[in-house]
Amino acid sequence: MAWRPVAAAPLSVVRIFSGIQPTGRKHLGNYIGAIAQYVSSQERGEGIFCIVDLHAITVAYDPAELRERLYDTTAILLAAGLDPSRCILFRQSDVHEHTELTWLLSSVTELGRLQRMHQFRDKELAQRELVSAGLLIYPVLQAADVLAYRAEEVPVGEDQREHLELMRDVARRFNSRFAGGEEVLVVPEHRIPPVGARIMDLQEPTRKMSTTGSSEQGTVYVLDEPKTIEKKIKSAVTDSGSEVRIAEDKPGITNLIEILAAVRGSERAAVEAEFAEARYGDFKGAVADAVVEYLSPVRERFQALRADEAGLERMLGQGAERAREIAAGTLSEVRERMGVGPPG
Ligand code: AQP
Repeated sequence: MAWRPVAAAPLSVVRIFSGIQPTGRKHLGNYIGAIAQYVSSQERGEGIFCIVDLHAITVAYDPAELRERLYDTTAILLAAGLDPSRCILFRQSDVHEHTELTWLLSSVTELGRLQRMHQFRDKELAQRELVSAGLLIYPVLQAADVLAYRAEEVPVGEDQREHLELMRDVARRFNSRFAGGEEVLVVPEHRIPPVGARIMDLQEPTRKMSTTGSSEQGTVYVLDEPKTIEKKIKSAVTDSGSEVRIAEDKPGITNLIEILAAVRGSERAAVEAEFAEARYGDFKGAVADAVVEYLSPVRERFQALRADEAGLERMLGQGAERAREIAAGTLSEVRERMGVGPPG
C-alpha cells in the first residue's frame, strides 16, 4: 500500500476528532453512529481519527487479541472509506501526548463526576474481576484525546453524550483556572447523526446494540456474510400489531425504521410512508436487503486491506507523526500555562 502525505488544512476548516476502540467485532451501531460519520466528515473538514488501544486495556483483555483487533478496526475504517490522504488516522498509544495530557487534566476533573458516569457504573457492575482505576479515568483520557487536537467537533453516537459533557467541562475549567478564560483548549461540540445515533439490539430493542452487552443474534456485525445479516434481521423481535410505524410501544419496528432510514440516508418519515401498507415480513426483507447492500462493499474491501499488516503499520506510523505535530503544540502550551517543566 502507498499512502500520500496529508495536506495541511486551511485555517478556517473545521477540525473533527473521534476515537474508536479496537475491541470486539465492529457492529452496525458503531458503523452508523460513528464510522459513517467519520467518512462523511472528510468532505467537511480536517478529520483526525484515532484507534484507542489505551482505552481498550481498562477492562479485562488479551494482549495478542488486542493487536489483531487493532488491525481489524484499522482495515474496517479504511474499507469504509477513510482516506489517509484526506484525514489523519493513527493509533492512540503511538502519540504519548494523550497520556501526559490525561494526567495534567486530571487536576481539573471532579472525582465524584467520574464515579457517577453511567458507563463506569454499568461496566463496574458487569466486571467480574478487577475494576481498574483506568476504567474510572477513561473519560479523562477521552477528553485528552479530543482536547490535544483542539478539535471543534466530535462525531460519536448518543451513548457518548455524558462523556462529551465532561470533556467540555474539563476544557472550560482548564481555560478558567489556567488561561484567564482564554480558549486555550477548544470546547468541542458533540455531533450526533440525525438518524441512527442509537441503534438498538435486534433481539432486545430496548437496549442499545453493543459489543459487550448484546447477543450474537441481536447484533449485525460489519463483517457478517449477507446470509447471516438476512437471518438476523428477519428474526428481529417485532411488536404486537401489524403497522410499520414509529411508536414508543413498538421499539422493534421503530429500530428497523431507524436502521433503514440511516442506511438509505433518508428520513424516518419517508420509510414510514413507504411501508405504511406493508406487512412486517416484507418490511424486514427490505431492511435486510438494504443492510446487505450497505455493508457488502466494506466486507469485500476489508479482506485485501487486512492482509497487509505491514502496510497498515506504515500508514498508522505516518498518521501518528502527523498527529504528534499537532498534539505536541497543545501540550507545550498546557504545560506552560500550568507551570509544569522549564519556562518558555
Ligand atoms: N448502538 C449504537 N448506535 C449508534 N452508535 C453506537 N456506538 C456504539 N454503539 C452504538 C458508537 O460507536 C462508536 C465507537 O464505539 P467504541 O467501539 O469505541 O466503543 P463503545 O462505545 O464502547 O462501543 P460499544 O459497541 O457500545 O461497546 P461496549 O459494549 O463496550 O459499550 C462510539 O462513537 C459510539 O457512540
